[in-house]
Amino acid sequence: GMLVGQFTIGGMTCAACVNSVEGILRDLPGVSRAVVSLATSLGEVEYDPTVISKDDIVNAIEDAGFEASLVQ
Ligand code: 9UX
Repeated sequence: GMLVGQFTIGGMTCAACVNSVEGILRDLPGVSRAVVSLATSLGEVEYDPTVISKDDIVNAIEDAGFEASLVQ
């Protein structure tokens, strides 16, 4: 089934950054839902662990020029 991962995302300084990160996450294979908050620097991602890993998600955020780490 689907899992939910929480990530801290650094380097977002405006609302367009949030839209950019959400778009990157939603375009990833295996990701069904992504919500990112500028105020808390947190992202919540629903994903299929048979398609994509938490580390893959972290790497995709970092490839876009932001810092990312797993909350748990
Ligand atoms: Mo806003 Mo973010 O002007 O990468 S889009 S700082």
